[in-house]
Amino acid sequence: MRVSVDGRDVEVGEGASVLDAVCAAGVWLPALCHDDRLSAVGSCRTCLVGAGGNIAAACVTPAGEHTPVTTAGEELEALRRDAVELLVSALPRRAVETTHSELASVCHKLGIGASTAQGTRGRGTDDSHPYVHLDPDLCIACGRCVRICAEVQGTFALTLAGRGADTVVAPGTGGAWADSDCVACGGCVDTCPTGAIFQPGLPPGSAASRRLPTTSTTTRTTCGYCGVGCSLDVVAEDGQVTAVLPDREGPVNRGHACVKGRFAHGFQRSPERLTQPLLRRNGRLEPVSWGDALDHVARGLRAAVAADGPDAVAAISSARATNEENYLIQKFMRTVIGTNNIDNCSRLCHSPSAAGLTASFGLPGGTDSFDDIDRADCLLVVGANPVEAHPVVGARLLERALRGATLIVADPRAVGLAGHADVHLRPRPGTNVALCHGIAHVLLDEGLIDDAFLRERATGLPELTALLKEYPPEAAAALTGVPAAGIVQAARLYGRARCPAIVYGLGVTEHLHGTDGVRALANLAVLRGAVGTDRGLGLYPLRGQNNVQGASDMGALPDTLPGYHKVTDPAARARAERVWGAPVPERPGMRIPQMFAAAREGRLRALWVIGEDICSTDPDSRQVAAALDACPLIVSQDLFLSATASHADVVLPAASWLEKDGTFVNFDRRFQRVRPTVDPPGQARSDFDIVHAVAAVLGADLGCPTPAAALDECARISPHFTGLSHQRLDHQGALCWPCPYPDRPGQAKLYTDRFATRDGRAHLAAAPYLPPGEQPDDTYPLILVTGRRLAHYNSGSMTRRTDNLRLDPTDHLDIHPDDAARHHLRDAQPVTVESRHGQARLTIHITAHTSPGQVFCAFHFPASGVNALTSDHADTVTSCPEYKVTAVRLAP
Ligand SMILES: Nc1nc2c(c(=O)[nH]1)N[C@H]1C(S)=C(S)[C@@H](COP(=O)(O)OP(=O)(O)OC[C@H]3O[C@@H](n4cnc5c(=O)[nH]c(N)nc54)[C@H](O)[C@@H]3O)O[C@H]1N2
Ligand SMILES: Nc1nc2c(c(=O)[nH]1)N[C@H]1C(S)=C(S)[C@@H](COP(=O)(O)OP(=O)(O)OC[C@H]3O[C@@H](n4cnc5c(=O)[nH]c(N)nc54)[C@H](O)[C@@H]3O)O[C@H]1N2
Ligand SMILES: [Mo]
Repeated sequence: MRVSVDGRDVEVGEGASVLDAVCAAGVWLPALCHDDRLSAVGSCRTCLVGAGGNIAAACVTPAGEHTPVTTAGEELEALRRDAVELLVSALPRRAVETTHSELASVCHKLGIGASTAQGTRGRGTDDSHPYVHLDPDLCIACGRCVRICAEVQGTFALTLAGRGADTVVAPGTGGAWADSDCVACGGCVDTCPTGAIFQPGLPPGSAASRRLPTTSTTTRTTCGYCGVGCSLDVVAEDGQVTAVLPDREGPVNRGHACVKGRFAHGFQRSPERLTQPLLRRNGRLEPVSWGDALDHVARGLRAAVAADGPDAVAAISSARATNEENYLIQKFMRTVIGTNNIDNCSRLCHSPSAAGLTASFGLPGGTDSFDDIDRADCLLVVGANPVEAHPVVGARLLERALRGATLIVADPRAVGLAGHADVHLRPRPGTNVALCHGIAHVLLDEGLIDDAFLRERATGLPELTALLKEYPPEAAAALTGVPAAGIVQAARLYGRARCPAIVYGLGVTEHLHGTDGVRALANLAVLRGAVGTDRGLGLYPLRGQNNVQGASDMGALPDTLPGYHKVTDPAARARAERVWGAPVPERPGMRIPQMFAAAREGRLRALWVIGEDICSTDPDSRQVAAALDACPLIVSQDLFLSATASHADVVLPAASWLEKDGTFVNFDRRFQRVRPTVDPPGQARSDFDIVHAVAAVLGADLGCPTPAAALDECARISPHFTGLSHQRLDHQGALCWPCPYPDRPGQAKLYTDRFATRDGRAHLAAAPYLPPGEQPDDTYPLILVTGRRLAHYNSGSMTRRTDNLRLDPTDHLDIHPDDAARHHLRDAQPVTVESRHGQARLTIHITAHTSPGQVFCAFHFPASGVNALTSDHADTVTSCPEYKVTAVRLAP
């Protein structure tokens, strides 16, 4: 549509406001209650213009073809100035004088001096929260914070309280900010135009205005916590990170972030960071030079190989580390040591996704771009708690649901999304396969399937149809504990949607039959023709670690080379051998649990653990500790002296994501750049440099001297990555793999022509439901589910060393009120939990969010010993531990 602004025609889209037209015309207006991301309210009345003969607030006036807009003219300018002056007059001088806010800059532009600000409200500052502070005297009640909290974050923690000129923002719960529902996403800080809501470490108002101190530097990088892949701007001053701000152009986060990425950077400067190598001498870890540490590692590796051959050495690579680091360590293991004994924590996490998605569709990643989620009209969220574990994704899903998409949540617990769901199914842990089959049965029964798609693009329908006969809703209900009506309702919502999406997490994968769970979910998308078409968005596995997708993509796996080419495939080996100039061993290596078993049996003589706290986070910790005790050389490479590092013979101090150069791949297969923002502390070095250094003491040269060179080399090994380079990413921001061509974008949505299976078709799976490995009995009557909480991250090594510890200081055991009553338990009471494998100490938290008969805890405080409880049961296909089902009892 063409709109005339001050006599000039501009082109704007349908539904545009007059403010959009004015901006398109390149005219500036004050618009203090406006943020592009939010609904317009027209409350500050500073963007006054003439429209069709009337004076109107531009932000809430629809642009019209026949409504000419005027912005210029003394009268309009005076009106706008008066509106701003009126707001400013109630504020203290500092609102104009000392803040770096949007308001201060508006005043500057309009020539409004600090003398206009004559307010003396003196309400005092609320600094109860570690990250978000409120100076109510600076509030102009524009409501941007309230709207961003509701519309972008979906938390509804804020409100405007008071009347008339005394209206200010306040936590909806009343009282202090720290006691409110605030999840510290930082959205309010980023939109507040006056600095009333601000964060310590930055001048008030500067987060929103991006008028940062001139003494600071800003570096764009990718978050190093979870797999969402938020693009961040890290602000540093004097070599210290002072703030992290979300990148407004971030392809996944679009200017949003969460309490970890946005605020939990304090670990970087923790006095407990490892700053020099440590070597065990006379039973104690002592500081040594890099030279001595590396010599010891080299001697241990040589001794292991001399005693039992290359397969006596194994490495666990880090999904926290970059692609280039993962690439280098797998190359080291394969070409310098001569073994495929390399694995990463995908084993503990989404290895069933990789296996299941490959079997169903051909590639081990999510099928669609998360950007497309805005098209989804039905979200099926299974065994994932994105509100806490992938908060930026959680917020976007919630936003979709609030805008009308139907939401089906399948989780035994009342997780954050469940409160907004059309249907919340609460299956007994470990029964997803039966639940999915029940839903699939209804899809078939009610004809909610895509016959043409099934005929032309899928195989396996007859076998699945035969199997599904055994899963009518009533039978599925008996197996899962979900009422049959819920199963039918979920099937109808998913089955009738125009563009459904499946989002899932560890509640699907970390089970005895996790791969079957993934395949049973994939069946639903195939039955509906909702994958590889524009009639659906397939499956989004919410990959966990910042670079767990990438660690696997780079070949830090025992059976695949970079790009998932099988080590058993002679052609794949030959291609890698040509690039590496060294032979590649043909026999698949050991998976993580096999490494531990081999160590206990004396077959593994050296284990190099990079960025994983196996003593805390792998299951059945007693068995892990026994493995470490039995293995002659344990090298732990970490930021901190983790439980694993304390068990090690050599500890190597590593740089964190804030200190290094490379790339990560997020959950929707997106390569993004990671850039150093500050120097590592002391003698800590990047994992990249350390792997090179170890190779060098063994007399080997791994080539690729820089991370950029490593990605270039990897691009020559697998066609999936041929089109990728640091240079291109620097230029274009982010690229999804497969990316075979340097001059074409990567494939964000997969399988639009054909599936990547051998026959080009999607494969339905007819795997029956099988019960979980652990079962409750009279002695261990409760089912323990383990998972995540918002403020802490995995072993907690980083988040416990930030102010997140103030937000969440201990490990809790969530228990249903009925079970608590039966056990005579009070809230906050310490309790000992016992399983068939070990025991843990936790603090009782009574909540109906947990189902009766089940208890829930996280594993963010290793001292509690949660993984002493979990068993060595694991997914039968991939060895992913059954973390989600452990039979326990509460000791009196
Ligand atoms: N704050 C925070 N964020 C994180 C992490 C963290 O530690 N803290 N870790 C990161 C990592 S490594 C990962 S892998 C991801 C994990 O992210 P998620 O997969 O979302 O995390 P979990 O909390 O482990 O498990 C998800 C849900 O599965 C449910 N569940 C358990 N069993 C079943 C079942 O049988 N069926 C169904 N339908 N549901 C079940 C649990 O109740 C739980 O709510 O999070 C990443 N993000
Ligand atoms: N009970 C239970 N246990 C679980 C799970 C569960 O749901 N329940 N989930 C499992 C899952 S999904 C996962 S992914 C694992 C995660 O388990 P881990 O990978 O062990 O956990 P993290 O705390 O993410 O990181 C491990 C270590 O890496 C270090 N680190 C961070 N960045 C770097 C780096 O750049 N370089 C190096 N060298 N070190 C670095 C950290 O300080 C930390 O000590 O936990 C698993 N354990
Ligand atoms: Mo994970």
